[in-house]
Amino acid sequence: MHLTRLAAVAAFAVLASTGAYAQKTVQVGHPTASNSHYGIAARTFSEELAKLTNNRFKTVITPNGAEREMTESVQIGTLDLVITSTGPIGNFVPEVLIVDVPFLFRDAKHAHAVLDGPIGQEIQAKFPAKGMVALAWGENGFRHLTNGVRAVNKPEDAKGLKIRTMENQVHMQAFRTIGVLPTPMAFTEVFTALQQGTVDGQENPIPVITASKFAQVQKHLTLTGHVYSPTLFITNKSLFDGLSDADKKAWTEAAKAAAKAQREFVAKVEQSGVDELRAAGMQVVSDVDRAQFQQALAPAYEDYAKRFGKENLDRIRNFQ
Ligand code: EAX
Repeated sequence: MHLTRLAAVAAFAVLASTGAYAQKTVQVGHPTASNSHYGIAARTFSEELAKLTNNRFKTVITPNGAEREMTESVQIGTLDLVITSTGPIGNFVPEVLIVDVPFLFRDAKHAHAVLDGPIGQEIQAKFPAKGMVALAWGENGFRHLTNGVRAVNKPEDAKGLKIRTMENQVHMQAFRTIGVLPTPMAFTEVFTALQQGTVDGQENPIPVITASKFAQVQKHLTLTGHVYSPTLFITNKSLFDGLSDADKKAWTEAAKAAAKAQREFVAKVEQSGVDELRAAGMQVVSDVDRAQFQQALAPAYEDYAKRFGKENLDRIRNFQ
């Protein structure tokens, strides 16, 4: 529901009962289960925002939403905040797509430095023109490949597999280049698609694979770490513009605290999650020659360089 309508209802209820102040309701959506890194992020945002504003904002969290649809809702103002991977965001703000290029970030530390620095801010600055405000960069994690058909040790082993990808042109192109049949679909449909064999596999960070119980429907995991997947905390521009300066600051601070909590949770699950998945019956290929995958992607890199500018990719690669 839209903030202003809810706010009016909430304001009436609070004023009627206490005559004190108006408490505004903030509707927050995220893509995975409540016990995932997105759930932690949403709860941290909620707690921090309440703390920083003397409880003037009350957050209602809805898990398991489709990222593209939630983002559309934020853009038109029927959802107040979405915490989403960048997967579908390039369809709204094309400048985001560059961060989805495979093997662009060396490690999480490198990614955090880039996204929290001037490059991340330049990308965030593109959102208001699309009716949205990106408050902070959080983390989904490094993406790995799972499938139900065979162990994937090298790029050739993946040839011919039908793999669900995000609705993201950069990812789809990469998979096509190594001979995979990319099948884009909303994350909310992935478990069933794996279970019914509509697709052979999917790719996601460890915390998504554990929280979504993919071990129940996938036998093989290869720790490719082929893409670093950040998240964004995105709100509606008119809503944000309508806040006082102090509240704008509170929303931004709350999102940054939530992003930090999300990154910490992801780091923890990236450590413990692989053992958990082994215990749940998955066979794990952990010794992956990433250079082989990068070589197999050479034709895609040529296209990325044309599309994004080699100097822009190098600026990210070489960022200290
Ligand atoms: O953001 O769609 C995806 O695979 C995402 O990584 C997942 O929904 C978490």
